[in-house]
Amino acid sequence: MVDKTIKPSEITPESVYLNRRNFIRAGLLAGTSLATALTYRFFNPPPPTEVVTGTIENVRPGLDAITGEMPNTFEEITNYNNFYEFSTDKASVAREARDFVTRPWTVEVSGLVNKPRTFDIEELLRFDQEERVYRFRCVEAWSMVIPWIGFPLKALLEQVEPLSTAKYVAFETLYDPRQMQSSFSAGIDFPYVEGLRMDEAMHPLTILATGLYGKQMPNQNGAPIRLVVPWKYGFKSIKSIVKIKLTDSEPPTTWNIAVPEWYGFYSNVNPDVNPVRWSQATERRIGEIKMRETLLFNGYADEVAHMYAGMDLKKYF
Ligand SMILES: Nc1nc2c(c(=O)[nH]1)N[C@H]1C(S)=C(S)[C@@H](COP(=O)(O)O)O[C@H]1N2
Ligand SMILES: [Mo]
Repeated sequence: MVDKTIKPSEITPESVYLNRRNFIRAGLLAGTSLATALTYRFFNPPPPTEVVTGTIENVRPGLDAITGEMPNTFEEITNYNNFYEFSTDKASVAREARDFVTRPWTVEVSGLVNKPRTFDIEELLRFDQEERVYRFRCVEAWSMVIPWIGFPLKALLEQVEPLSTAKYVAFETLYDPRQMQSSFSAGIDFPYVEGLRMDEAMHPLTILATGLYGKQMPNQNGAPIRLVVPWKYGFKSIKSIVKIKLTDSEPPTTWNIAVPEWYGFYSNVNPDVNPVRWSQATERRIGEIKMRETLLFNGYADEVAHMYAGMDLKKYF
């Protein structure tokens, strides 16, 4: 994405940590060359990568006008990405993920369920697909509005019949070292893992997204199927899922493993909770210059706040 209005400091805050780890790992030289590379990339952004992907038929409008805000362009959504398996540089993910092989693809659903089952992607694409236009807020303090296509995670979970002992849902991304960079280069552990509490997973706003803008999911956005939880920071919305497991204890999550004092399990969007050393009070919508006020639960408080009633949001961040 060609955007010279963002300061380098706003581009990759998550890699501030990465920087730190690289310093420890490879010494000052590695850190300096990373900074040089990031500076170079800032002044010489690569041209946007064209996306070639099929269309999705029979999408019905779902929970319509959920934002009433103007969606970001397809080019913005597909050329400014976080997908560390391919690149830690948001403008390069599209190019690095261009040849990502997503067929055949299966998602194994297991754990505390009556009917464990492996779904192939063709079956998942046969779930009733709807459009969901959601705000999307990254913890790096940028946001977008994205017209996703997908179906409620609840619809999938109901097919496997969760046991009453299931309290959490754990998710795992594919890790294929032949197609993806090493955990060492990315600075975080792979496979990327995430999790939700059962009520969050069953919430009607929580979807498994199979596409956007009427097209099948572009590789860089998490093809062929990814989670979208619009009231939480973007890193909860795990991409390219291959495993879903219902558990009775809180599953480990990638950014919490990496920097536990910054990234909690809940990670609900909250302008007043700033565990990370930059403020969450404001955000920049990609394509805009002026900062916006961050909305509690990313503007979905009416729908989701009840799930956290009585919880200390500063403690359970
Ligand atoms: N497997 C995996 N999922 C991931 C990430 C990642 O690096 N790997 N990045 C997360 C972060 S930090 C964000 S902001 C969103 C970005 O989604 P987008 O590129 O579709 O906007 O994906 C999330 N899901
Ligand atoms: Mo993010």
